[in-house]
Amino acid sequence: MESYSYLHLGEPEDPEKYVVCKYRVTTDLPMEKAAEAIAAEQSTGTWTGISTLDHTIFDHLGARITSIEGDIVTAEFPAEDFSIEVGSVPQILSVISGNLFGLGALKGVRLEDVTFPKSILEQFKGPKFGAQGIREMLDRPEKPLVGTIVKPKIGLSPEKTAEYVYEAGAGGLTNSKDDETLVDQAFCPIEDRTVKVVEALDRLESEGHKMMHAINVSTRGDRIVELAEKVQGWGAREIMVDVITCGFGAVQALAEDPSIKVPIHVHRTMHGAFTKDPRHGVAMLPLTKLVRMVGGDALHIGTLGVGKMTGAKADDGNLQACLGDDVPYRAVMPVCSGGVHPGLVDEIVRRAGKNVQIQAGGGVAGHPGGVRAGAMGMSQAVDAAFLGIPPEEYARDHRELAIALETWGSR
Ligand code: CAP
Ligand code: MG
Repeated sequence: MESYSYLHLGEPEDPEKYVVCKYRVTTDLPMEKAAEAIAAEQSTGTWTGISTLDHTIFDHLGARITSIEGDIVTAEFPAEDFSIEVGSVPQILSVISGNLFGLGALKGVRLEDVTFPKSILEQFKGPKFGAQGIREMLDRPEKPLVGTIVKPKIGLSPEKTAEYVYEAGAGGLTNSKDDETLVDQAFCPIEDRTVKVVEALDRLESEGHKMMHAINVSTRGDRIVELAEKVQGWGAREIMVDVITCGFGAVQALAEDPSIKVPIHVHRTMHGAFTKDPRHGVAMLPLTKLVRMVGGDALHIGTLGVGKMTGAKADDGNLQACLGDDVPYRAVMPVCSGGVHPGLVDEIVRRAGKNVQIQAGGGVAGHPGGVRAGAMGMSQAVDAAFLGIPPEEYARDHRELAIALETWGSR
């Protein structure tokens, strides 16, 4: 049986014709062998030589291993390996992050990054609103957006949810959202919740404060656009989707459907199942790139190493992947969330910059003065960071921030 080499070490990468992936590989095999196993399994090969090769096609389709540096393997997949069906993330994912994770030859393998050629990027439309569109809707051109997640996660009635949103807005927050596990439970039906939350937002607007609340429409694939249309019809001005549990296709369906005219806040619950292990799985970066491609308008990227969740560090590329101008799409609003409280805001802004949405659930609802005071504490912390004033100094004239700092400390 003929053997075929996927090794093209030292040959230049060609990001115009190939999808370029960086894998972190842990193996007892020589690295070349492990890299070839990945290239073969994910493109034209299998575990043994085979008799069914059609060289006129086959020779163009093999993945190329162009570099091995330490434990990082660069593999290029020819653009022809990908479906001619426009914008097919499932097929892309099964090439760049499919069977390889189960290969016995590898102790661990992690997809760290992916770069797509123009021919594939052009198949996607990106966000309809993005960071800029959300800022315009809120009349907030420069300051970081400041939000909350209604807490408790589950267990509030529609009335109580709306009351929370009103109090949060009265305390100065620009954004709020349903939590990822709340969609349409009997204790808080989505129609009633949406209608009451919209009333609260309208009341805030009539009092001179603009605020958005993302209603979670995460549901089965065949119903998600219909549910989003309903929620929009009940007055919602932003929706939320859990991208991992619903799939990239769900975000894409919502973003590309002409009837959906509101921004999409993208949550990433369950990502920790494959992003957390530094030696195995998929890093957040490729997922962030895909969310931007399929049209998410705002996306959780973690708290850059300061909050309750493990994950994003300041230099993990996710901010750049949301905001950078190296792709032909609007920027995505990066959302820093997870264990945030006013004492962390200064450091988050230092790491993330000002084009960011910072949000706190416990860090608002847990304030000793209640939700409005908690919202004021967060807003004051964001104002201080925006103005470049240390939070302790700003807290001298801002009581709610002072109480938050006493309660939770600062970094
Ligand atoms: C934050 C949050 C978010 C996490 C997700 C939560 O609440 O609502 O889901 O931020 O984090 O339930 O934990 P708190 P990540 O502000 O009360 O922590 O995107 O990093 O997975
Ligand atoms: Mg949550």
